[in-house]
Amino acid sequence: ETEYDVSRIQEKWLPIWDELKPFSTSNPDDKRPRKYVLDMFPYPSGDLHMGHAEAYALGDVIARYWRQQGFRVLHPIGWDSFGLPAENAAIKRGLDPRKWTYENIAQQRQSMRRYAASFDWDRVLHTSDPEFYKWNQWLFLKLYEKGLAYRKASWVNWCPFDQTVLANEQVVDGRCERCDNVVVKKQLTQWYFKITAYADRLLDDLKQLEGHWPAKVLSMQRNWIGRSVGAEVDFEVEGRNEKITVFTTRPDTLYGATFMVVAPDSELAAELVAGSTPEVQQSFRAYLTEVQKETEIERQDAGREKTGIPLGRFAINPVNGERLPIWAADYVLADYGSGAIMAVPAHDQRDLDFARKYELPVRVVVDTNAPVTGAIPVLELDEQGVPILPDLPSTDPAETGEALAGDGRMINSGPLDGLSKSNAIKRMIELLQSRGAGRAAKTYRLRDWLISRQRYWGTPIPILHGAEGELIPVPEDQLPVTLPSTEGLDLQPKGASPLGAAEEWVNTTSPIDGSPVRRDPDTMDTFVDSSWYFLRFLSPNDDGQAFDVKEADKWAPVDQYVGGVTHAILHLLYARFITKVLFDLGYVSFTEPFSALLNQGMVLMNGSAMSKSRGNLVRLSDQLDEHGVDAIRLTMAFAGPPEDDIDWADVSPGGSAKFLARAWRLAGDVTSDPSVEWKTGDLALRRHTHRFLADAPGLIESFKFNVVVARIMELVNATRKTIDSGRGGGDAAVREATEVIAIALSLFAPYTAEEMWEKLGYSPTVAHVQWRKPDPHLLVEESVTAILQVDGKVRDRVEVSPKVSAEQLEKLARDSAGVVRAIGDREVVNVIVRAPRLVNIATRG
Ligand code: ANZ
Repeated sequence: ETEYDVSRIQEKWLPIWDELKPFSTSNPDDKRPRKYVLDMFPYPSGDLHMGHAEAYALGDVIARYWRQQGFRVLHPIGWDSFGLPAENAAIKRGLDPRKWTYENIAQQRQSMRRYAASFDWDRVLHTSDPEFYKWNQWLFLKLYEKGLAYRKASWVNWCPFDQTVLANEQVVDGRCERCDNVVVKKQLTQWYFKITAYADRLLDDLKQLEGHWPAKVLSMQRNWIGRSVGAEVDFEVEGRNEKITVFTTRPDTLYGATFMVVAPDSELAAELVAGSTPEVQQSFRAYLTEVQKETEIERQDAGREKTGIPLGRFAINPVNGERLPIWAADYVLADYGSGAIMAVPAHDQRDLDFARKYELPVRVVVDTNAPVTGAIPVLELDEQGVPILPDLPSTDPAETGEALAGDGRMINSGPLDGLSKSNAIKRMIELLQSRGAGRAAKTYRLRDWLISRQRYWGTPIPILHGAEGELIPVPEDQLPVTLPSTEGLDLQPKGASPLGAAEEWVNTTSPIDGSPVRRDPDTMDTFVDSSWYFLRFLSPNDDGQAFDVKEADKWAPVDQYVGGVTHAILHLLYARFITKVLFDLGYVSFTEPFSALLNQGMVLMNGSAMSKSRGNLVRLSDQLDEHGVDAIRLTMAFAGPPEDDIDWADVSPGGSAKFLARAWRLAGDVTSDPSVEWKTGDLALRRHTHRFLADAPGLIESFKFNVVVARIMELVNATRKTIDSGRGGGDAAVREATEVIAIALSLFAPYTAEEMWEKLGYSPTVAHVQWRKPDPHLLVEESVTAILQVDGKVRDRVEVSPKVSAEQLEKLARDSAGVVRAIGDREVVNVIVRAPRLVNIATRG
């Protein structure tokens, strides 16, 4: 054929690959070293889109690359098929979420097959299969046994549109991550996973990932966990038996505390106000109603005007016995630290703003003008010998409105006076400890993971509720607790799980004594599914255990994880947490699930995210129909560094297709046999080919896929040039180069590469061909010809390295017989060296 016919090539190879199963990992005798390359698995909401096409193209380069390097590569795929998007879409269309979900999976699977991602199709999993979610339930029970899954009543994030609770991680800028509606607070009893028990390890183990995960993701995780180091201080309260404990990062400023603040929506505030006058109680109730209308974001906004009211109660400062009025104010949050603070307005901006508004005292206890280290400045003296103080602008925070947050020397602080901030912190903690009024403490921004959802399409929580409210875990041998059919159930969100209305399902008997019990009607957050799915791929059909521990030892952790940066916190944090839990339980021997992470950018159109409503949606299927799979895959890799966004308006899939046709034509033009001797071929082209063989692996391993594609393009051009130069398609170097092009292209454009490989006289599949070792002799630098002149006349030529130094070149010139002869007995007056091309020697005499 003379035409590069994309659809013919695609149709031709798909059934052959189905037959060959080139990416199966099931051979137990395969002793090659292993690599686990994992692409984040998709939600089955609709067909694959451009974002998937990018992610799977890039992940596939890596998987195919490691195979070429002699590794046995596990590259599995599955579907994250439970969850809200599927359920909402199913409700809208009046369908069972199952039907909708599995139809989409079938469609996506077809699309992935055509997209020729090198997945092992024998290991597919769907999280909505009972065979999978049974092990979610098992995992839940393991956490429950360890006290890491527990129920508590608290204020939770509630999405009024989706009618379900959300984890903190699913609230983005105060809005529901899924539907963008403003999230409100609601008091509910819910299931939690105690991720906070792992806060330190989740933070400290990030060190292991440095250099292997994007720095941005590491810092996002650090900030999310948000460890603060400081102290707890206990304050007596007049008329109350128990003390109030506050968390502070600045115990050094305790002498500067002038009032206390509690979160208005905390239990402590309610209790304190109950002991106050009826007037205070009344105004507090009115105030609380106002505060509850504010969003979390508003309350944390430092620039926003703060509000508060005094509670008519007083606390006693443990170091100086001062009486501090207790206020309730919106800027103190109920669920951070202890929900109560000591206010030090001189040194904390929020406290200062508040103190100035309500005319509360401000007392400076750190002289931030005093040098902390180095010499104390020598001041001039007046006639009486008294130092003249320089006329500094006022730094009194009460006047300027600027809190003094910096370091300095302690003042007005009794035994701390004169100390620097860090020493004062240490000293104060010792002091508090000796009086039993405080201690060193840490606090975290991280909250426990709220995992119950009031929705149908998820994993049922394997807990039974007894008549007395006791919690009975479903025995392991009775798992899975399968979802009942949707027959007769109303899935419309209404605040309580639809499963509660499935009477036959919900009412069952206790495994302990046969008494009537009710099943927990909630389902698990789908992030539970994805927190460990990478382990299920190791033995996806095992019905006796969640995953095969021996297989996990061999394959895991994942060597290379590929996916969007949108999962920088949620999924990656949960997977890290569950991995550590499984480590503690003895199921895995590693503590981090993903040794390396690549975050691909997004595919945009005209600078913005694609969406139907914006009218800038590019349909993947249209692109594939128009340009072919290989051209789209190549375009994704060629567009730029993988972390960068791709603007589809700026790339040229048509250009990619043209290039692929050029490469493919080379294979048709090769006329030599596979047995031809390489060394007879064109040396310049051979050098080019081997330089490429030497450079490409390093480029791939540092994710410079676009550079590799550019280098393949150059090699294609060089090969064509050799053919056209008169050497023709019979030159051995042309065959060698074309074979290398096919091998390299198999990473990016598997159809074209396979077709070339066949034309070159080999049998499929090129995906199994190993990367070739460059010949070191062909890697030595080529030489350039330097011209040696005497008085402007060429007297000799020498072959030199392009990197030759001026000194070396001049020496070569002076040693040249032709030059020596031309100089004769004349005097050399000037030497001009233009390395590596020219030397000119001027003479006189
Ligand atoms: C006294 C103090 C003096 C403070 C000072 C700071 C500066 P991070 O770094 O975010 O952990 N705080 C504690 N609990 C709070 C809550 N529930 N809501 C609002 N603010 C709270 O900040 C810790 C500091 O934030 C704590 O240290 C406390 O104010 C405040 F010169 O205590 B500090």
